[in-house]
Amino acid sequence: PLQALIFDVDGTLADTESVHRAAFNQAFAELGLDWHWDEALYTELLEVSGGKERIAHYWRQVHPDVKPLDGMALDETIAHIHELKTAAYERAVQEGAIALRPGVLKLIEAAYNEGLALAIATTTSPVNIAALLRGAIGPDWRSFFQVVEDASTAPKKKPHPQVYLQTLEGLGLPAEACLAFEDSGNGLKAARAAGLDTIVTPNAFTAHHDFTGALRVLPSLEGVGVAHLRAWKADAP
Ligand code: XBP
Ligand code: MG
Repeated sequence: PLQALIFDVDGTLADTESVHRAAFNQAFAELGLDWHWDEALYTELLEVSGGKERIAHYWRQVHPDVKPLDGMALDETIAHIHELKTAAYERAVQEGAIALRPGVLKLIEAAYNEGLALAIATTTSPVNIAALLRGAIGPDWRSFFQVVEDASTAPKKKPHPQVYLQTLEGLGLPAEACLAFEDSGNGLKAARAAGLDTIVTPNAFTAHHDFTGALRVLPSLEGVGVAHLRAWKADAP
Protein backbone atom coordinates (compact mmCIF):
# COMPACT_ATOMS: atom_id res chain seq x y z
CA PRO A 1 0.00 0.00 0.00
CA LEU A 2 0.99 3.59 -0.61
CA GLN A 3 2.73 5.16 2.40
CA ALA A 4 4.83 8.04 1.08
CA LEU A 5 5.16 10.59 -1.72
CA ILE A 6 8.61 11.78 -2.79
CA PHE A 7 8.85 15.04 -4.73
CA ASP A 8 11.51 16.49 -6.97
CA VAL A 9 11.64 20.30 -6.61
CA ASP A 10 12.87 22.09 -9.74
CA GLY A 11 10.35 21.79 -12.54
CA THR A 12 8.04 19.51 -10.51
CA LEU A 13 6.88 21.53 -7.50
CA ALA A 14 7.39 24.79 -9.39
CA ASP A 15 8.61 26.13 -12.71
CA THR A 16 11.93 27.32 -11.35
CA GLU A 17 14.22 26.78 -14.31
CA SER A 18 13.77 30.20 -15.94
CA VAL A 19 14.75 31.77 -12.59
CA HIS A 20 17.76 29.43 -12.32
CA ARG A 21 18.76 30.42 -15.89
CA ALA A 22 18.60 34.15 -15.10
CA ALA A 23 20.66 33.55 -11.93
CA PHE A 24 23.42 31.75 -13.85
CA ASN A 25 23.54 34.65 -16.32
CA GLN A 26 23.66 37.17 -13.48
CA ALA A 27 26.61 35.34 -11.87
CA PHE A 28 28.48 35.33 -15.19
CA ALA A 29 27.84 39.07 -15.61
CA GLU A 30 28.96 39.86 -12.04
CA LEU A 31 32.31 38.24 -12.84
CA GLY A 32 32.64 40.05 -16.16
CA LEU A 33 32.33 36.81 -18.14
CA ASP A 34 30.65 37.31 -21.51
CA TRP A 35 28.84 33.98 -21.14
CA HIS A 36 25.08 33.99 -21.73
CA TRP A 37 22.69 31.05 -21.59
CA ASP A 38 19.60 31.62 -23.73
CA GLU A 39 16.54 29.39 -23.43
CA ALA A 40 17.52 27.02 -26.23
CA LEU A 41 21.03 26.52 -24.85
CA TYR A 42 19.74 26.18 -21.28
CA THR A 43 17.27 23.52 -22.40
CA GLU A 44 20.22 21.49 -23.72
CA LEU A 45 22.33 22.20 -20.65
CA LEU A 46 19.57 20.86 -18.41
CA GLU A 47 20.64 17.39 -19.57
CA VAL A 48 23.41 17.91 -17.01
CA SER A 49 21.91 17.83 -13.49
CA GLY A 50 23.29 20.15 -10.85
CA GLY A 51 24.34 23.76 -11.25
CA LYS A 52 28.06 23.23 -10.64
CA GLU A 53 28.14 20.24 -12.97
CA ARG A 54 26.28 22.30 -15.60
CA ILE A 55 28.81 25.16 -15.39
CA ALA A 56 31.73 22.71 -15.59
CA HIS A 57 30.23 21.00 -18.63
CA TYR A 58 29.61 24.30 -20.46
CA TRP A 59 33.09 25.58 -19.65
CA ARG A 60 34.73 22.38 -20.97
CA GLN A 61 32.60 22.26 -24.10
CA VAL A 62 32.35 25.92 -25.12
CA HIS A 63 35.19 27.89 -23.49
CA PRO A 64 38.04 25.42 -22.95
CA ASP A 65 40.55 28.30 -23.32
CA VAL A 66 39.13 30.44 -20.51
CA LYS A 67 41.40 30.25 -17.43
CA PRO A 68 40.18 29.96 -13.80
CA LEU A 69 39.87 33.17 -11.75
CA ASP A 70 43.11 34.61 -10.32
CA GLY A 71 44.56 32.48 -7.54
CA MET A 72 41.80 29.88 -7.79
CA ALA A 73 41.78 26.33 -9.07
CA LEU A 74 39.18 25.32 -11.63
CA ASP A 75 36.85 23.67 -9.11
CA GLU A 76 37.15 26.67 -6.75
CA THR A 77 36.24 28.99 -9.60
CA ILE A 78 33.19 26.89 -10.42
CA ALA A 79 32.19 26.83 -6.76
CA HIS A 80 32.54 30.63 -6.64
CA ILE A 81 30.44 31.18 -9.77
CA HIS A 82 27.84 28.82 -8.30
CA GLU A 83 27.77 30.71 -4.98
CA LEU A 84 27.01 33.94 -6.83
CA LYS A 85 24.35 32.08 -8.83
CA THR A 86 22.75 30.67 -5.67
CA ALA A 87 22.67 34.14 -4.06
CA ALA A 88 21.06 35.62 -7.20
CA TYR A 89 18.47 32.81 -7.29
CA GLU A 90 17.62 33.22 -3.62
CA ARG A 91 17.16 36.99 -4.05
CA ALA A 92 14.92 36.51 -7.08
CA VAL A 93 12.77 33.91 -5.31
CA GLN A 94 12.48 36.10 -2.20
CA GLU A 95 11.45 39.12 -4.27
CA GLY A 96 8.54 37.44 -5.99
CA ALA A 97 7.83 33.98 -4.65
CA ILE A 98 7.50 31.50 -7.52
CA ALA A 99 4.07 29.90 -7.34
CA LEU A 100 3.81 26.13 -7.04
CA ARG A 101 2.55 24.30 -10.14
CA PRO A 102 -1.22 23.68 -10.34
CA GLY A 103 -2.50 21.01 -7.97
CA VAL A 104 0.78 20.63 -6.06
CA LEU A 105 -0.19 22.30 -2.77
CA LYS A 106 -3.61 20.66 -2.73
CA LEU A 107 -2.09 17.21 -3.20
CA ILE A 108 0.58 17.84 -0.54
CA GLU A 109 -2.05 18.97 1.96
CA ALA A 110 -4.39 16.08 1.15
CA ALA A 111 -1.62 13.50 1.45
CA TYR A 112 -0.40 15.04 4.69
CA ASN A 113 -3.92 15.01 6.16
CA GLU A 114 -4.36 11.37 5.17
CA GLY A 115 -1.21 10.47 7.07
CA LEU A 116 1.05 9.76 4.10
CA ALA A 117 4.71 10.62 4.65
CA LEU A 118 6.13 13.35 2.39
CA ALA A 119 9.72 13.76 1.26
CA ILE A 120 11.89 15.83 -1.07
CA ALA A 121 14.57 14.39 -3.34
CA THR A 122 16.34 17.10 -5.32
CA THR A 123 19.75 17.92 -6.78
CA THR A 124 19.46 21.59 -5.85
CA SER A 125 20.95 23.41 -2.85
CA PRO A 126 19.17 23.58 0.55
CA VAL A 127 18.91 27.40 0.55
CA ASN A 128 17.07 27.23 -2.78
CA ILE A 129 14.50 24.77 -1.44
CA ALA A 130 13.96 26.88 1.67
CA ALA A 131 13.55 30.11 -0.30
CA LEU A 132 11.02 28.52 -2.65
CA LEU A 133 8.93 26.64 -0.10
CA ARG A 134 8.98 29.35 2.57
CA GLY A 135 7.40 31.66 0.01
CA ALA A 136 5.03 29.14 -1.53
CA ILE A 137 3.94 27.07 1.52
CA GLY A 138 4.83 29.28 4.50
CA PRO A 139 7.39 29.55 7.32
CA ASP A 140 6.42 26.09 8.64
CA TRP A 141 7.03 24.41 5.24
CA ARG A 142 9.64 22.03 6.69
CA SER A 143 7.12 20.38 9.03
CA PHE A 144 5.26 18.86 6.07
CA PHE A 145 8.29 16.80 5.03
CA GLN A 146 9.75 13.90 6.99
CA VAL A 147 12.87 13.72 4.84
CA VAL A 148 14.68 16.26 2.65
CA GLU A 149 17.62 15.03 0.58
CA ASP A 150 19.45 17.58 -1.59
CA ALA A 151 22.83 18.61 -3.06
CA SER A 152 24.32 18.90 0.44
CA THR A 153 23.53 15.28 1.35
CA ALA A 154 23.51 13.51 -2.03
CA PRO A 155 26.48 14.68 -4.13
CA LYS A 156 25.89 12.18 -6.95
CA LYS A 157 23.44 13.96 -9.19
CA LYS A 158 20.46 12.44 -11.02
CA PRO A 159 20.25 10.18 -13.07
CA HIS A 160 22.27 8.53 -10.27
CA PRO A 161 19.71 7.14 -7.78
CA GLN A 162 21.65 8.23 -4.66
CA VAL A 163 19.23 11.00 -3.68
CA TYR A 164 16.25 8.62 -3.93
CA LEU A 165 17.98 5.74 -2.15
CA GLN A 166 18.88 8.03 0.75
CA THR A 167 15.33 9.37 0.86
CA LEU A 168 13.96 5.82 1.14
CA GLU A 169 16.48 5.08 3.86
CA GLY A 170 15.41 8.23 5.73
CA LEU A 171 11.75 7.29 5.40
CA GLY A 172 12.51 3.73 6.49
CA LEU A 173 10.29 2.44 3.68
CA PRO A 174 10.78 0.15 0.69
CA ALA A 175 10.35 1.66 -2.79
CA GLU A 176 7.14 -0.37 -3.26
CA ALA A 177 5.44 1.74 -0.57
CA CYS A 178 6.28 5.05 -2.27
CA LEU A 179 5.58 7.13 -5.35
CA ALA A 180 8.00 9.63 -6.90
CA PHE A 181 7.09 12.84 -8.76
CA GLU A 182 9.43 14.13 -11.45
CA ASP A 183 9.54 16.47 -14.46
CA SER A 184 12.67 15.35 -16.31
CA GLY A 185 14.24 12.36 -18.03
CA ASN A 186 17.19 12.32 -15.62
CA GLY A 187 14.87 12.58 -12.63
CA LEU A 188 12.75 9.69 -13.91
CA LYS A 189 15.86 7.56 -14.48
CA ALA A 190 17.07 8.25 -10.94
CA ALA A 191 13.73 7.37 -9.39
CA ARG A 192 13.30 4.22 -11.48
CA ALA A 193 16.84 3.10 -10.64
CA ALA A 194 15.82 3.34 -6.97
CA GLY A 195 12.84 1.10 -7.76
CA LEU A 196 10.18 3.82 -7.55
CA ASP A 197 6.97 4.08 -9.54
CA THR A 198 7.03 7.62 -10.90
CA ILE A 199 4.47 10.19 -11.99
CA VAL A 200 5.94 12.65 -14.49
CA THR A 201 4.60 16.18 -15.05
CA PRO A 202 6.80 17.64 -17.80
CA ASN A 203 7.24 21.36 -18.44
CA ALA A 204 8.46 23.54 -21.31
CA PHE A 205 12.12 22.68 -20.60
CA THR A 206 11.59 18.91 -20.38
CA ALA A 207 8.62 18.13 -22.67
CA HIS A 208 10.95 16.53 -25.26
CA HIS A 209 12.59 14.11 -22.79
CA ASP A 210 12.08 10.34 -22.90
CA PHE A 211 9.60 9.29 -20.21
CA THR A 212 9.58 5.57 -20.94
CA GLY A 213 8.93 3.69 -17.71
CA ALA A 214 6.82 6.40 -16.06
CA LEU A 215 3.71 5.19 -14.23
CA ARG A 216 1.81 8.19 -15.66
CA VAL A 217 2.78 11.27 -17.70
CA LEU A 218 0.38 14.12 -16.87
CA PRO A 219 0.24 17.78 -17.93
CA SER A 220 0.14 18.76 -14.24
CA LEU A 221 -1.07 17.54 -10.83
CA GLU A 222 -4.22 19.64 -11.14
CA GLY A 223 -7.17 17.55 -9.93
CA VAL A 224 -4.95 14.65 -8.84
CA GLY A 225 -5.91 13.32 -5.40
CA VAL A 226 -4.61 10.57 -3.15
CA ALA A 227 -7.30 8.18 -4.41
CA HIS A 228 -5.97 8.53 -7.98
CA LEU A 229 -2.44 7.80 -6.77
CA ARG A 230 -3.55 4.69 -4.87
CA ALA A 231 -5.42 3.41 -7.93
CA TRP A 232 -2.50 4.04 -10.33
CA LYS A 233 -0.07 2.45 -7.92
CA ALA A 234 -2.31 -0.59 -7.52
CA ASP A 235 -2.27 -1.35 -11.25
CA ALA A 236 1.43 -0.62 -11.73
CA PRO A 237 3.11 -3.30 -13.88
C1 XBP B 1 17.36 20.47 -11.20
C2 XBP B 1 18.70 20.92 -11.47
C3 XBP B 1 19.27 21.98 -10.69
C4 XBP B 1 18.86 23.38 -11.00
C5 XBP B 1 19.93 24.30 -10.49
O1 XBP B 1 17.33 19.05 -11.30
O2 XBP B 1 19.38 20.34 -12.28
O3 XBP B 1 20.63 21.91 -10.92
O4 XBP B 1 18.71 23.55 -12.39
O5 XBP B 1 20.14 24.11 -9.14
P1 XBP B 1 16.26 18.17 -10.53
P2 XBP B 1 21.61 24.22 -8.48
O6 XBP B 1 14.95 18.90 -10.63
O7 XBP B 1 16.24 16.87 -11.28
O8 XBP B 1 16.70 18.01 -9.10
O9 XBP B 1 22.35 25.30 -9.20
O10 XBP B 1 21.37 24.54 -7.03
O11 XBP B 1 22.30 22.88 -8.68
MG1 MG C 1 13.32 18.48 -11.82
